[in-house]
Amino acid sequence: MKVYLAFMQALCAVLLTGMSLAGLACEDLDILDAWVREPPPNAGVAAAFMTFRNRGLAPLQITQMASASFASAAMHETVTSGDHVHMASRKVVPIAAGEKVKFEPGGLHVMLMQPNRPLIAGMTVPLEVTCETGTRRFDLVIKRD
Ligand SMILES: [Cu+2]
Repeated sequence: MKVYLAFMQALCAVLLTGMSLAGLACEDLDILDAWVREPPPNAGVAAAFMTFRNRGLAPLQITQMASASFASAAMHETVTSGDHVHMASRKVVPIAAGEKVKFEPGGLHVMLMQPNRPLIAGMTVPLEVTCETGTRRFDLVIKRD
């Protein structure tokens, strides 16, 4: 019995250590004011906006986004050069320790492609955000602006 207990304690220690080393997925990442602009009926795309805050003491990077409600999701930036406006894709969005990064109309945004159901104001859709430590799920509210 004593041997068994010692073994269980050792196993727990290993599990706990392993967990603290790996950390929780994006645990220092907060999402504020997250919303999706209600698109016109039958639109193939929608845009999402939010503010991310890094509460941690180390920089972090958002490397990927996805949503179970859409065929795909991508980070985009609206770029204006002269009188041309286009969207550039962003593979990585870094957030310094203690800083915020805003995804807002006319700037960074999340492009959501091919919704799998109608998007109506008041509904929520999930957003999976991947950073170095894993993938974290947030909810986005669909709003009419
Ligand atoms: Cu875009």
